[in-house]
Amino acid sequence: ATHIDRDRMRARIAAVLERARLRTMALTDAVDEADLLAQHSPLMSPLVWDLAHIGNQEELWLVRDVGGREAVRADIDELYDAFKHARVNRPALPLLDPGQARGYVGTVREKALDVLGTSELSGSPLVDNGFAFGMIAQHEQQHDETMLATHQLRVGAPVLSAPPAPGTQAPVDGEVIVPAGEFLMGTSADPWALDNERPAHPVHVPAFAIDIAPVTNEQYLAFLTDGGYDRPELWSPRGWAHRQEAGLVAPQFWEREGDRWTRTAFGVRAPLRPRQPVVHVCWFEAEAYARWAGKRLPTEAEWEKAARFDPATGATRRYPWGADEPDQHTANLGQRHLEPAEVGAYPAGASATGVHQLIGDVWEWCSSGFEAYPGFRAFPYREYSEVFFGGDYRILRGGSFGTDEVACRGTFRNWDHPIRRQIFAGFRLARDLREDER
Ligand code: AVJ
Ligand code: FE
Repeated sequence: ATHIDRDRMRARIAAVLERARLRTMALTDAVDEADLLAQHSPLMSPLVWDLAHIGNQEELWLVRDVGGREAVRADIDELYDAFKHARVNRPALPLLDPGQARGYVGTVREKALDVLGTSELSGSPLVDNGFAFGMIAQHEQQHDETMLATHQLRVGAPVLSAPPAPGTQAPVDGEVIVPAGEFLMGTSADPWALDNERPAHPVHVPAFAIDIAPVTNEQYLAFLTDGGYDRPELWSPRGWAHRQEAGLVAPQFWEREGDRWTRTAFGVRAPLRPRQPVVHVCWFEAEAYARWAGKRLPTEAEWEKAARFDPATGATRRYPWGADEPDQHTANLGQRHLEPAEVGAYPAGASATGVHQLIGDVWEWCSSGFEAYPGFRAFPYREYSEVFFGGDYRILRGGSFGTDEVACRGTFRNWDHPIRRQIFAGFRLARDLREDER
């Protein structure tokens, strides 16, 4: 790369790291020290753990590995290794206190920026095209979304606010048919794509129909009032057992108030917005809804084909709408709004096949488990993806209002246990074609 290319790349990396840090600070400065140290749910770390863990990963990869610099704090790696301590046990660890954690992430960032200033950004797979920096920016933003979920679980006076998400601009009823055929799934070219998105590989997908929009609160409420939670025949055996054991009666954070339903988001209780995608449902609830509706969840390959494949050219796009970075006209990302937008709010973000809101708003549960693509190679560490392959996970695609654009693209893969619902997850439906539709 020329000097100019390299300077441009450095400026872009610095801006992406800065955006992540502003978000991290907004999420951690919003609450007092007691709140930062508290465990708001056994499913989540104290916010102060996420904060120092963000700094520790940045130290490990950028300061020590890429930079070859001395450790800032060699003594705390173990505390902030996600594999050493389950989330439930993290509050009891001798963690850095909020002041120490803030100082630590600040020192690490100064050194990381110094490393950035001197790195050639080429010469090894870890630094080519700034990969390690992009990986660390994505890591911080992923934890920012996790911290946003912690905020959603936190009880107390509201501390976060944002303008309401936009309303419907275009009708999005019904479904589209995606024709049978091969498409190129995953990527070998995207410089900051993570290991599990690689390599690009052809996948033959039979023709299918997929809904233009995710399932809304209004539609989900119809399932609920039709006895959806009381009809075992709609649930898989495992899903029904979980529904019974966990006492599921509605999406998480929904509450009935007289004859209407409300939903609490970041400490504010409000009536449901009927045309907003349903959020905070687990995979088993999505599966039961789909059976009630006479459809099914899309496979991961179907989701990605609907999002990226352009039947007119045979090309596979980076985003549903093309190659341009997401903006406020194409997708609800980046915690700009603290809720999903109504369906049909982003006509400019539709895919070549006419499917809306695949990126942003809510993560979408797919039927598939988390598996390696053919030709997968763990990079740069097995614990990002490889150790999760074949586990009890289901794929989530597309990102949510809480996801930053650096951690979201047509190939990005997320996964979680099928019982989880504190994440910002909803779903859309698909189905096989009937004989007369083929
Ligand atoms: C890809 C979102 C499942 O949060 O567990 C953060 C991302 N990996 N730190 C997670 C991640 C290491 C991961 N998910
Ligand atoms: Fe992490």
